[in-house]
Amino acid sequence: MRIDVVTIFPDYLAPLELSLLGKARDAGIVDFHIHDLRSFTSNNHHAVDDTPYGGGAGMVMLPEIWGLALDPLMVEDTELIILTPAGERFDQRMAQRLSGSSHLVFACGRYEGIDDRVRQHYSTDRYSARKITVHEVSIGDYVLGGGEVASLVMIEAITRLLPGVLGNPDSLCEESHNESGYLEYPNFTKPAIWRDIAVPEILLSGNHAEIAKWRANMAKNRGNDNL
Ligand code: 6GU
Repeated sequence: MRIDVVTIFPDYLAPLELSLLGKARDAGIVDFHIHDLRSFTSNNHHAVDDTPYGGGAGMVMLPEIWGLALDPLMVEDTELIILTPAGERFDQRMAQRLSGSSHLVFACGRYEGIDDRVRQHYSTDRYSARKITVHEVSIGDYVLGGGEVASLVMIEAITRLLPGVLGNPDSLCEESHNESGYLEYPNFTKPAIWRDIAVPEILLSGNHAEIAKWRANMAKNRGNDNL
């Protein structure tokens, strides 16, 4: 899988070098390319935004610069992901689907977002004929300063699903937020008693049917305290 990220803060994407993502890259499973949006500006001040037509607070990112940055990346079979708090909510199902893609391009908006004509332009028949699709995506109901952290979240969730990235593929089958939508059961390891707290008896019983039942029950009730 090839992943391109276009941003005015390339340094924000430095974590792609670390841990699982860095290993996936070294193993040749993913190929990351980070692009500095500002390098496509030709104006003296390297401005990437301007005031909104119709008035209002904040600035809107210029379509001309986004076009210059994105055009060379729009090859056949590409999913363009425009990060915006107004987008479709990212979840495990979307991660699963995007992990089957050969090329993802993340457009990190800042300020009040990107001129909507960028989305409109890359959504036209000219692009869909080349199997280029556009998605506006949000990672949750809160507002970030920009799409950079959101793109990191998505990239981590997507790339760990690629064959060969996780050491133990079983952890993919059993993990939280799987197809059933249930959160995972709580886990315990040695010692059997820690600071006066004992591991639940059933887990030491060796009764696998009863253990599975207990875990299913615990998983259902987990994470319901809502802060
Ligand atoms: Cl994708 N962008 C921004 N700016 N804020 C967000 C988001 C994205 N997802 C949740 N909040």
